[in-house]
Amino acid sequence: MQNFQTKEVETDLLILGGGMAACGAAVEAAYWAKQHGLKVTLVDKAAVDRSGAVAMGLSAINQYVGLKDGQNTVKDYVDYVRNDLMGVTREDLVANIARHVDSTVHLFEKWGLPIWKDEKGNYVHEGRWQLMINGESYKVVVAEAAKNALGKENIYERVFIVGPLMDGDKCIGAYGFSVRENTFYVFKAKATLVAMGGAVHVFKPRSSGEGQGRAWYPPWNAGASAYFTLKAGAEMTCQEVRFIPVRFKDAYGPVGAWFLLFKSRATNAFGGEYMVERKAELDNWAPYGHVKPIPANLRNYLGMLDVMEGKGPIYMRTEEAIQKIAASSGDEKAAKKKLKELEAEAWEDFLDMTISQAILWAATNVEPEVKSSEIAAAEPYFIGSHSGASGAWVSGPADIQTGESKGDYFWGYENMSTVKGLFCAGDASGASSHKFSSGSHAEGRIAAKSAIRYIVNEKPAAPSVPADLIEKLKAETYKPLATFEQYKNATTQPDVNPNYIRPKMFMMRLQKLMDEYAGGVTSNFTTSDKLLSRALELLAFLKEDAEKLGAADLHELMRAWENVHRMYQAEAHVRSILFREETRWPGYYFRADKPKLDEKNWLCFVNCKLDPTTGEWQMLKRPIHSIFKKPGEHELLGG
Ligand code: SFD
Ligand code: AMP
Repeated sequence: MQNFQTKEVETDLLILGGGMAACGAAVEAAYWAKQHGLKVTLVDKAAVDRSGAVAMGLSAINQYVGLKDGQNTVKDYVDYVRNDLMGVTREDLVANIARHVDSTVHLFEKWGLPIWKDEKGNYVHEGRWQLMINGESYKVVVAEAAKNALGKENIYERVFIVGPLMDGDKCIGAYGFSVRENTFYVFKAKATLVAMGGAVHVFKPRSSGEGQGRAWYPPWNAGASAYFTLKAGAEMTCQEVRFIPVRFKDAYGPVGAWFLLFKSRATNAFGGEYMVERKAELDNWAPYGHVKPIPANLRNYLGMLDVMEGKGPIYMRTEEAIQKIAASSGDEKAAKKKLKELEAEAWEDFLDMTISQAILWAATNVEPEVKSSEIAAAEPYFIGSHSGASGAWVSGPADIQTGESKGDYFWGYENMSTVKGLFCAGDASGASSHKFSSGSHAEGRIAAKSAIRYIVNEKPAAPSVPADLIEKLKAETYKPLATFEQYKNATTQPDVNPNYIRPKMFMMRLQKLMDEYAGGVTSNFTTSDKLLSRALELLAFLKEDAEKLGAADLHELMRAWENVHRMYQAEAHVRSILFREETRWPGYYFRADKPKLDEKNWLCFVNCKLDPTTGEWQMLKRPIHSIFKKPGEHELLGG
């Protein structure tokens, strides 16, 4: 590829991604790097100001523990997360984030993020752990701090990271390409921190055709973290734990404010309340069916049972909730004033982060104070920072371990994966759910500090990448362009060609396969060992055809690699669901051949590993060590 120049960048710490975790990492790394004379470089496929899941803004900070005010303890948060994930969580990781997250939230406020306050000056809570914000510029505020800390010269925007650079069992950086210029990038680093988010569009979305990009999770996070860590040979965890949020139907507006702040009910088309009418079903999922709050997947499941019985649509009773709060606020005048206030808050909740939902409301004449709105389970996503759990298996901190857990959960550097020099945070690190935007930022800070400590202590040699390897990776990276160029004149319709497959077609094939065989929307989130085995056969054919991806330009080249990333995320998912012979998260997926919880055999982590040279997968069971279950132990405060 003569037209493409190669640019080599040498650095100490390489941060991949520019989202919440990466911005946290940038701020923290810059501080420690300065003390040690080290260089920190950040690479984002997009522009940091508006990249990642928070691009459009958010309406709440979903993790705030309130340690200083004595509102909650770290143990409270760990208990909440363990229960919500049906017992499967790394308590050391969750606790480590929980003890640091408040300081991150205070930084956000200092940097200018408006957090709602009541008349006494206290934060307005959406629920026990969530704070209401005016969040349309959330990402811009967080990005500004990161950019100021690192300096413009150390930030590469619109550079798409394809994969890892390895030196034996050590990660020594990353390679990728500019999506705007003809430049191939080789980033050589002593430590690399992966924070490239989760994945969407692995499964067929409900929206199709021209609306396909409309999903809950942002279409630009496409499994780069999973691909990168898998290809580096890192052990992965919880690849079966997808997330399916219930959202306002078709435009994916958030429901948290409605359920928690406005205390709204959700009812079926006949006025029945599934959370009440189907309460007995929760006994089948004990002990987790009996915890408060009821785990997100079980809440989903009860609603899905109504839909499967033909009792849909399901409605969020916005009018009832608003009228009820207004009526309880005093006399008629006060109620009228309150009604106006609530109406504004309802619209703002969408305008903060899901503008299209407000547009859909406007387009369909919805007045939330007058009329209910439909809600529905979305399609499956991979977002370990929310109520899913997929990501890399990383070391926990030294001080939050029991004698037992230390051997399994600690290997020297917090948030380092099982590969030397490779750190992960946010959606890229697994088994530490419910970190959300704030916890991901805090985890980015933890991981960056740890990575700098690794560089200072271990003194890794300056990485060197052989010239022939660079040429090989470059040729592989640009191959879809070359394939398209070579064969484009074989047909008159560029989408149909016997010699290549374009990224969009490839994506649709992946999505159909996952939808039908791995429990997507059209199969009611239900799968089985037989269906999953067939999915693996079809994935193998897809992998063969990935060699024939064709791309007309740099933008389509990015699309090609995004879909290769998705394909690996898909395979890790299918293999993990198949390996776990039970149904633990109904409402996320249901294994028809193993329809029950099996605490005896499967209260454990399912981990997997890809051998990057042979392409072989290894499936592993890892133990769950409870650190916080006994009261009084590890009462961690501050930090
Ligand atoms: O409640 C490459 N989340 C919410 N969190 C909250 O705290 N409050 C809310 O109100 C939230 N809601 C919400 C949330 C997410 C979504 C999708 C919606 C609504 C619609 C969760 C948080 O957003 C989430 O936990 C964090 O953002 C996770 O942080 P991180 O850093 O793991 O991921 P990221 O921010 O998406 O950033 C990813 C970055 O990677 C880049 N990237 N760069 C280079 N090369 C590649 N190949 C790359 N691929 C990706 C991206 O550009 C980005 O910079 S609620 O409604 O659910
Ligand atoms: P969501 O808008 O659904 O992402 O929710 C925002 C936050 O509220 C997340 O922390 C959810 O886990 C939580 N949440 C949403 N709905 C409920 C509910 N019905 N009960 C308890 N927590 C909820």
